[in-house]
This record gives sequence, C-alpha cells and structure tokens, in this order.
Amino acid sequence: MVVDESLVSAVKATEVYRAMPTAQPERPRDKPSKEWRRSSLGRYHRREEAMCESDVSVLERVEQRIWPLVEGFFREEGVHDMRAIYRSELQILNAVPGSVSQTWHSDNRSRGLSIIVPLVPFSAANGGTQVLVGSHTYDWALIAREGARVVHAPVGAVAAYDSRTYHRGLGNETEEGRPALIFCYDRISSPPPGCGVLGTLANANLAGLLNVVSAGWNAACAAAGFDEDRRGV
Ligand SMILES: O=C(O)CCC(=O)C(=O)O
Repeated sequence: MVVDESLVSAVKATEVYRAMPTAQPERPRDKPSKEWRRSSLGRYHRREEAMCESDVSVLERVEQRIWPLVEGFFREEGVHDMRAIYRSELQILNAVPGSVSQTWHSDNRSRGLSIIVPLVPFSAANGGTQVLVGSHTYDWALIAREGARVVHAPVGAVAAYDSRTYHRGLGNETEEGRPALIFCYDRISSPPPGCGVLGTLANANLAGLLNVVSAGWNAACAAAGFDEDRRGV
C-alpha cells in the first residue's frame, strides 16, 4: 500500500482523470482533444504540461509516497544530491477496452527510474505492463531465461523498473479501462531518450527482435503449461 485509498480517490476526482477518454472513437480516424496523445490504438496519454496546476499538485502527492524509492534507486549508484535528478515525465494514461499492445520500447538508454501507479488492478487481460526482465543489463542469457512477464498489481501498489528495461503496455481485452499514472526520473545529465534518431530506430529494431524472441519464449512456456503472466501478444 504505497498509495492509500483516499489518495487514489483524490486522483480519480481530478479534472484530467474525469476528462480521460474511456472508449475507442466511433470512427477510427476520430481523435480525442489534442492534449491526449495516442501510443497505440486505444491507449491515450496526457502529460503534465497539458494538466492544470491543481491536478498536478494532486499527482505530486502520489510522488511524495514514491519519493523514498526514487532516492534509494539513485543512491545505489552514488547520487546523494537529488538536485542531479529531475522528473522527466509525469503522465496519466488510459488503455480503453479493445486497445492494442504498444510496441516494445525503453524509456531511456541511460539508467533512470520509471514508476507506474495502477489506478485499477493490473492484469494480463486488462493491459497490464509487460517487461522483458533483465533487458536493462543487455544480458541475453538472463533475458532468455526470464522471458517477458506481465505486472500483476493491485491498486495501492506501484511497479518500478530501470528505464532501460524494454517494456510495453498490453492490449486491453476487458470491458473496463485500465488507467494509470507514470512517473519517470532521470539524471539531468542523461535525459531521455538518450539516443538520436538513428539510435531510436536501432532501439525499435532491437525491441522488435526481442519481441519475436519473447513471443517464441512465451509459446514455449505456454506449451510447457506455465502461467498466464508469460502471455505473449
Ligand atoms: O501502459 C503501460 O503499461 C506502459 C506504458 C508505457 O510504457 C509508456 O507509455 O511508455
């Protein structure tokens, strides 16, 4: 219980939460207002720059709860002055019913911390986050052994990962949306994405390759009767 029920209710009372798209548009070409960016069909994001101040201050109450984790993460690599770190991203997003999976991606090529705060329980069916465990280390043996896992998290918990980790939000096969908050923290000296246009393309290709490897891995796991958190899509 990192985030208590009353704070989750306060988040759900914000203007931005209430304005969130909750369904696919009638016609695929229709878009919600320009403040909402789409990262895959049916997955809508709004960044703090497009939120009102009072909404941001509610979300910053969530940040206060996760801050010890952020400090601990950067302290591990010897950062003791948190002025070297900044919040590179704060966004709210909703994966509406019928949304499709994102492509695999990482948030930064340098070490940073990404934290997802579920506003409803995350599962494999409703579009939970899938991570390629160990991919921040580029240790291929570890990645092959661990495969892709889906974050199952109740409301109140948070999911945190090194921002170099390949991950994606899965498609939502349920009748309800899957809203969440995302906080990212990086060193001021290594802001995301940490690579230029060519690097981004290479990154996308590597992620695509990992997707294929992971899909094969997931198929093998399914054949072996492993549980659903290894679902490949
Ligand atoms: O929706 C999710 O679970 C992941 C979202 C994400 O990775 C992103 O927007 O960069």
